[in-house]
This record gives sequence, structure tokens and C-alpha cells, in this order.
Amino acid sequence: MDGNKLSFETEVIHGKYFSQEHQASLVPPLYQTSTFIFDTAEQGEKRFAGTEAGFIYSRLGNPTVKILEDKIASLENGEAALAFSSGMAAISAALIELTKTGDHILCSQGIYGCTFDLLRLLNEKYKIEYSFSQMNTKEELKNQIHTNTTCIYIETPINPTMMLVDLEMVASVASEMGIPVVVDNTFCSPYLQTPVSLGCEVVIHSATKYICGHGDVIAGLVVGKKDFIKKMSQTTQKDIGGVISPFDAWLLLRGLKTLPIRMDRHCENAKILYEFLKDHPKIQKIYYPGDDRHPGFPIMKKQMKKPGGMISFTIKGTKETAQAFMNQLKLIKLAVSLGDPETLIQHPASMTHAVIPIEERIKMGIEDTLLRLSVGLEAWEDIKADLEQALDNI
Ligand code: LCS
Repeated sequence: MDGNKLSFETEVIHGKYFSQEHQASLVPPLYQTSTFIFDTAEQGEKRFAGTEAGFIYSRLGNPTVKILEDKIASLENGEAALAFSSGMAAISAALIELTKTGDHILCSQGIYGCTFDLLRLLNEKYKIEYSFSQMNTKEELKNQIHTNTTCIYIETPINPTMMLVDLEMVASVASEMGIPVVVDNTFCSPYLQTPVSLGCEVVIHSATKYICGHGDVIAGLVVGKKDFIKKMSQTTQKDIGGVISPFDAWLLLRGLKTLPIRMDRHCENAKILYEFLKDHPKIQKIYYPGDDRHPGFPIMKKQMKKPGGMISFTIKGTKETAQAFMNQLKLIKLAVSLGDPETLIQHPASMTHAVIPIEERIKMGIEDTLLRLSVGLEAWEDIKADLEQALDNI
């Protein structure tokens, strides 16, 4: 603990919640209301004019949602945050805020399928350009930044290939050129990685995943500087309107309290399962940031607290072999999403990344035999036994 800053494990429980403002309720209350009553017409006028603080209407702000936003801003070492109805609502609001017709977005060599589709949509409708970069060195990065680049967009680890990007390196190049770096921190959660501390300006989450942690909410978050967040709250959030419901914010506040202990368990289980899978004769390649043969291993050591709970691997054989393996699983659930208590497996080429044209998909390393495992919180022995029996049966 330094100064007044609480340790992460304490902050997820106590941080940014002031019970005296809420009838001494131990748990942040759920303000399940669409609108707020003004004392007078003049007060309503002042609230709309921004000359008096206070809630107006839940698309413009809600006390339960505000507690979540303040908490996530603090956990990410950011200044402010906004909560959205999905990760995609968060990403689209941030990208629309940062770009206009003719601008260029430089992306990591691999992004979630719907984020790719969003870039395509922005390109087709608004002529916003995009391209991909491995971002391996400063020189490579500098060469791929154009004069019209207004945003660098990164997933690290990349979904689903688990490749890593050196955030400090990218941020140092970008800041020299005055370009904001946006990081999708979904695979890490703020417990494993805080991009703002490495010089990145904007952090995004699909809060649907580890932040919720229970597989029962779709939600998104954006963290950034106060001015940026304020501007988004008055434009791309208010007017496009992809706000979170107070109940979902309440569920996220509940889930957040156990984020560190859940992440520790996800990471512990993943490490054990990686050890089992890495030399299995039916597995061709394995992608796990904790693997010391993984190209991103030194980056993982530098910027992540632990390697995370996600493992991808290719099965020897064909797409059909990979599907046959999935069909043999009994405990592990065949489902997209990640970060849930249940171990989930999915086939990116035909599921989460199916919208990406095959040439691009191959460049991103998404082969037809690639599977992505979101390691859950069950006893590792049971997850391992299920993987083992399914591998034996193909
Ligand atoms: N960013 C990343 C890295 C994601 O993996 C996802 C969803 C999103 C953003 C979008 O968030 P959402 O709107 O769904 O809250 N990823 C999914 C996946 O890998 N499987 O199912 C959804």
C-alpha cells in the first residue's frame, strides 16, 4: 500500500463506495429507475445546463452505474470511466469518438471478430481506414503509422491467438506522435494488467467476461482521461445510447469483489492444464503466454502479473478432428464467451472469428484446427480428465 491507495484485493471490495451516501447500506444499492425527480423546474434547467450536479435520467447517469464507473477507473489507474450495454457498445463508442472520415486506425495483428466487423462497417460507411501490425519493434510500428492515423487499437493477449503486444513500447512511440493508444484489456482484467500505467490512454473491457465473472451479464467499460470520458458521456454514449442497465451494473459490482481470487484460480488451473496439453501427442501447437517458448513470454513477464486463464491450441488433423474432439467433451461446455466459472471451449474459425475473411484469418494465425479454452474455476483434475478422455477418443 502506498499512501492512501488500497491494495487491489481491498479496493475491489471497498474502493469508491461511500455507504454514508446510501443509508449505510453495506452493499451498493440498486437504483433501478429510469428517471430522477427535480425539486423545481429551475433545478431541472440547471441540471440540464450542467450548472448543478445531480442525476437526470438513467441514460445520462445513474448512481449504481456511477459506483461501478468510479471503481473500474480506479482499478485501472485511470481518471474516469463509462459503462456500456456490451463490450461492442464500448468499443464502437470509443472508436467513433476518436475518428472521423479519412482517419486511419492501426490495429494489432488480431482482434475479436465483431471488432473486425465494426472496422469494416466504419470503413464502408464513413471511409475510416484500418490496417494491422505485429507491432514487434518501434521501427515497424513507426513505418505503419500514417499521417492520418488517429488511434492505435490493441488487444493483448490477442483473442484467440494469445499473441502479446508490448504496451509500453507502443505507448512510447504513440505519445511522441500524439496518437492515443486504446487497449482492449478483456483477457487480463485490471488484476493482471493496467495499460494506463504503461502509458496507454484508453482501456476497454468486455465486462461480460472476467469482470462479471459469472456468465450472466453482457456489458462493456471504457476508462480514460476525464476530458475524454466527459466528451464521450455527452456524445457517443448519450446519443448512440448503449448504456448499461443499473441491474447489470449492480451484478458487475458484485462480481468485481471476487475478481482477484477468481483470477488467481483461473491462472493456477490454466498453468496446470497447459503443462498437460503442451506435450500431448494429439496437440500440434499451443498458445499460452506463460509458455517460455511463446514469443510473447518476455512481454508477459514485463506487463502482466500472471499469464491469465486462456489457452489456445491446434489439434493434429483437420477441422473435423477439432470438432470431433469438442463433441467428445462432457464437463467442458461448448460455448463462446470466456472468463466464466465454467470451462468453455470454442472453435474461433467457425465461431467468434468466422466473420473475418479467410485470408485475414490466416494472417492472424486462426487455423481451422485452432481451439480456444477458457479455463474455469472447477477442480483442475476434473477439467484435465475431461480433456484427456476427449483426446483419447479422437
Ligand atoms: N473484446 C474482446 C477481446 C472480446 O473477446 C469480446 C467478446 C468483445 C470485445 C465484445 O464484448 P461483448 O460485446 O460481447 O461484451 N468476445 C467474445 C468471445 O470471444 N466469445 O464470445 C464473445
